[in-house]
Order: sequence, then structure tokens, then C-alpha cells
Amino acid sequence: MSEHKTYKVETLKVPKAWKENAFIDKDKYEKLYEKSVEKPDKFWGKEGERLDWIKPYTRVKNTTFEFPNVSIKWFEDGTLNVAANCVDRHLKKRGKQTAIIWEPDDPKTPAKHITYRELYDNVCRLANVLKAQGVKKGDRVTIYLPMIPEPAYAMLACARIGAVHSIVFGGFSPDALAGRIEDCKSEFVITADEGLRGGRKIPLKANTDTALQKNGHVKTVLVVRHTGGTVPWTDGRDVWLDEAMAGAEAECPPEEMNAEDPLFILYTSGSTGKPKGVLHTTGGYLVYAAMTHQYVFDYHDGDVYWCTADVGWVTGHSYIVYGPLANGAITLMFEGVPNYPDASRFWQVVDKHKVNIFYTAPTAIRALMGAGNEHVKNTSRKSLRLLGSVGEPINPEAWEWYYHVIGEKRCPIVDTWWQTETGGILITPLPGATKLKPGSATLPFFGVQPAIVDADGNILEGEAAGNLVILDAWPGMMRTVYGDHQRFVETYFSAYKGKYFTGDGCRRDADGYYWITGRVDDVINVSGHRMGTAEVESALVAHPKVSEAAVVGYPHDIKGQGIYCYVTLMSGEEGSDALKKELRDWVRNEIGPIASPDQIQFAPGLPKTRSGKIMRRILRKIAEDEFGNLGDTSTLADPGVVTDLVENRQNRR
Ligand code: 6R9
Repeated sequence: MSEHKTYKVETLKVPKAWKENAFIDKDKYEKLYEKSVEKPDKFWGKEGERLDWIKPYTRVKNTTFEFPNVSIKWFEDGTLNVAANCVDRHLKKRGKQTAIIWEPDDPKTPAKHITYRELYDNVCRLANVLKAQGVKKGDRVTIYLPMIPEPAYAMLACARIGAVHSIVFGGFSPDALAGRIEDCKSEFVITADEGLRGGRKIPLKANTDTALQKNGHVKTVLVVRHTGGTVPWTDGRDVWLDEAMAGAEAECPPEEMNAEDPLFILYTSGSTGKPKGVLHTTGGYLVYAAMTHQYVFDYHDGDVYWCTADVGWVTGHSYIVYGPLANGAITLMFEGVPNYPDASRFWQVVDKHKVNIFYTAPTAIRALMGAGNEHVKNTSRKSLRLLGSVGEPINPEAWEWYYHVIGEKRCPIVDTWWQTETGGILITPLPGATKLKPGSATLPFFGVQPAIVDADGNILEGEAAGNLVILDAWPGMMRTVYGDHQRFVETYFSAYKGKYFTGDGCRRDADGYYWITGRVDDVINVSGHRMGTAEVESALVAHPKVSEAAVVGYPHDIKGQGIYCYVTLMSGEEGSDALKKELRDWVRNEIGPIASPDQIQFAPGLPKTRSGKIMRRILRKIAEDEFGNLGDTSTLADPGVVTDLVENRQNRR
């Protein structure tokens, strides 16, 4: 990668061309930011007007972070419908405009352009199918679909009738799906015959059936016919969605929802226990998703906007579906992967659909950078105006490559920091306002008050490094953990009382710019996918030959972090390459391919304190190949285990 080293951007001033085009310049950012934190009721009261309300709100902000009485309500006496805001209200002006461009996995399969009128018909029909199956306001609907237009129809159909969707990423295993169906007691599942990614089929319907062997309460499985592959079928429970929609009416009145009624649940990993059902509600979430989509991506009417995330993650929720459609945008959904049929695929899609705004993850950028510039140079990319990054810290080398090679120095890069819990982007440049520094997510969005605290929770001023917290509420934030408000309060508000704790470490430089350094808890970020080390550990110990396991992250060139597993076997069992493979397959099966271990080290023992706590600090160091500096090991019950761990380390550089 030496050819990239010659680029060196320290601080990039906002060029005139960006400023002229943008909604927000520096002056406006500073004035509005101040207003947003000083007079939040006034600021957000005005912003709320970007939506169509059935009954306008009179109260704007009613929130407290006070432990343990945390309570978040925005626009609480207003009513509205999310689907009406994302679809119906655009029909007059944009009925014939494309809402969704769908680009399939195989470049030889024709793309689809779905207009707002067609989107309306599909959403209404699907909403009527749900109703006919008995789905009522407040019911949970689990969606397990590939990257085709149907998940967008399904999300909006749920929103239209007041049902709460819970999307499960199509790469998750039957077990992971079963757990998520169980947790929210969902009686309805929408899936497809098969998914398609990089030419490979994913047996979604078969996975669903496996998951449902454990969930007797599911009444209906709606199945999208996508690849046409044969699937197992249960009469009386399974329904082909195309057939049901063909027979359904294309009109369905939107349900009047309170601003604080639930919109969706999305499961995400934490440092302990099972994934949490993050709950987002209706009014504040949509205001925030729409506003951030407009200003961060500087979205103007007619722009073609492409976010490469999967709808199974929060980025897909807020920035493929809800934010863009609330703004009447043209949003592209891509079924495939960056390197199929080859590493030019992203840029070919950009050229094919004249994409103006492109939003992806650092892991994809690093992988494509590694594939070589010839895969970029054979495309034009002239349509691109703005580039975005999300999911993990972007290393300066990848930033520079993205900026110079992909954007040809024409496109600002917005490095957007946020979380499933935050609902939308919190720290980010605004393209017409913010000087860029490669690797920094820069400054807070309107209404967001970040702070850096030390281990005791003292707020640090000026240049500082510590843990990132947010001091006050914003409209897009999660409201609770589904079914477990106590867990919500404990997880996010107990470490630093009265403050929302992000789980991320952070540094602030002399210009007040924020540099996110990564998770400080036992959450790892593998190719932008977030997972708890505890989840991988419990998958491993579920294997009959495993007695104990400890999992840590370690730096990985492409994935950001790799998964390093220390495994202690049951007595009498012998470690071998065959067993490593078996364990790898086992974890893929238990959680999904994204959790596949990169390194497995068999260990006779794990470093524990006398009270039996595993000292992960030591395991992280060894996984990083930094064994020369293990720190204090004197509190270990048996310091001898460390010698063996170092001798048999897997990641030697
Ligand atoms: C949107 C999303 C959240 C975690 C977050 C942080 C990391 C996300 C980042 C970033 C540095 C960025 N993260 N964006 N770190 N710079 N621009 O990714 O949500 O899947 O919940 O992950 O991802 O560690 O805490 P989610």
C-alpha cells in the first residue's frame, strides 16, 4: 500500500464548491448548534415541522437522564404515521419519481426502479396482508429478508398499521433468529425462499423453519419468492407473499400513532448477556433520521443516494429506508457484495445509476484498497459528490485512499459516529461547514452534547482522552430495552450517573474535534459488525468438547478487529486443526458467519485472579502479539499459565 503513503491531508478546509452547494455553512452550524443546546424546545419544535402530523404536538422535550428515573419523551402529545410521512405525502409531487433503485447481486439481472406510487401500492397491499393474517397495532413482526425491496415494503407496512418490526440480519443463524423471535414474542415472520450474496444462496426459509421448531407460537410465515428455489413448507402456517399481495387491496388507511408509540425493535450486542432489543419510537426517531439524512449527506432533490449497509443493521433502518424516504429521496438498495463478480462492482453500480452520494464502511474501503487501484481506475465515478463512512473508526490510510482515489479529491468525506441506540448520526462533519481531519468524526450534530469523562465520571475539559458520554437527550435516541427497562437504565446510565454512556473511548484535540478510539467494553467490531465477546464465548462452551472459552478482539488489517478465541478443552480431549475447524463451523452455526473465529488457541488454563475472574487485559495483549508488556500479573492465581499462552500464541507478526 506504499503508493498511498504519499497522500497526506492534515486538515482539509471546506472548498468553496462544497460551501455553495450545502444547506449548512460554518456560521449557520455554529449559530444553530448553540440554539439547539440552549433552547432545545424551540429548536426541535421547529424541526418537528419537517413531518406531517395528524395532531400537532404542543410539548416538545420531556426527558431526564437522572438515575434511576431515566425517561425519554419527545413530541409526546403529537400523532402521526411514519409510512404516511415516508410515502403518501410524496405522491402528489413525486408519484412518478423513483423512490428505490434496486440493484441485484448478479449484474446481468435487470435493476428495478420503484416509484413512490409503486411503493405506496406495495406498502398498502402488504399492510392489508398483515391485517388479514391478524396483525394488530402493537404486535411484533419479525423480518428476516435479504437486500431486496421487500424489507422496505414490510417495514413501512408495519409502520402503516402500527405493528412493531424486528428485523433480523439475513446472515444470522436459525438459533440467533429463534432467540430474537422468542424475546419479543413475535407471532409473525416475513422471510424469503432464499437470499443471494456474491453468487451464493442463503437458505432463509429453511433457516426460519429450523428456528421455528423452537417457537411454537408463530402463527404465520409470509414468504417472498425471490430465487424460486424449492423450500420446505408447512401448510396452514406458510403463505406466499406475492400471491397474498395480488389478492389484497392497494389502499390501506394509515393508523394514527402517538409520537411515543414503538416503531421498531432492533437487537444489538452488549458486553454482557443476550443481545438487547433496542426500542425506537415514532416521532422523534423520524424527525432525527430525516434531518440528519438531509444535512449530513447534504441531500438535494433528485440526488441518487446509496448506503451500502444491510437493512438488518441500524444504518439500513435509518439511512436506507426511513431518513431518505421521509425526505422524498432516491435511495439505492444493493443486494450484492463489494467484490463480486470483482472488486470494481461498487464503482460500476455508481456509474450505472449515476450515484451522487455514497455511504459505506471502513472495512469495505480497506478490502477494496487492498484489491488494487486498477479496479477503481476502470470506472468513471464522475457522478459522486459526497462520500460517507460508518461503523468503526476509519484509519487515516483508508480515509486518504477513499478521498484521493475514489473521490478524486472532489468529494468531502463524512465520517459519521453513531450507534444502534442513538437512532441516528451524533458526531459528524457537515460537508459545507466542517474542516475535515482524516480519522476524526469531528463535531457534534445539532442538539448533541458529547463529553469525555475519566474513570470516576469527572468531565474533562479541552484536550482530553477518556470515555465518551452524552449529556442530554436527542429525539432519535432509544427509549428502552424491549421488555426490560431496568436493563436500559443499568446499561447506559449507571456507569456515569445522569449521563448516557456510549461504551466508546474517545479523544478530543485542541480544535475540539472528537476521535473515537473504539469500544472500551467487551464488545468487538468485526467488519463493522458489532458483537459481544460473551456471545462467542457462550457459543464455544456449548460445544461438548469445550470446557471454557475466553474471546477477545485483536487488530485485523481488513476487518478492523478479528476474533481471537482461547479455548480450554474437556479433560481427555486433544486440540487439533480438525477440532479448530469443527469449532469454527460450530460458532458459524450458532451465531452466523460474521462471528467466525479468526484465531483459536487451545490453552490448558486461562489467566484468572484468585476470585476466578479472567484477566482479559492479558489475553488481549497476547492476541495482539504484545506479550513483552503484560503488565502486573502478580494477582493471578497461577502465573504459570501465561508462559504457555505466550509460547503458543497464534498471531505472530
Ligand atoms: C451505526 C453503527 C456502534 C459502534 C460504536 C462505535 C462504532 C460506529 C463509528 C464508530 C468510530 C465511527 N462506530 N461508527 N467508531 N467512528 N464513524 O455502526 O451502529 O452497529 O450499533 O455500532 O460502532 O464503537 O459504539 P452499531
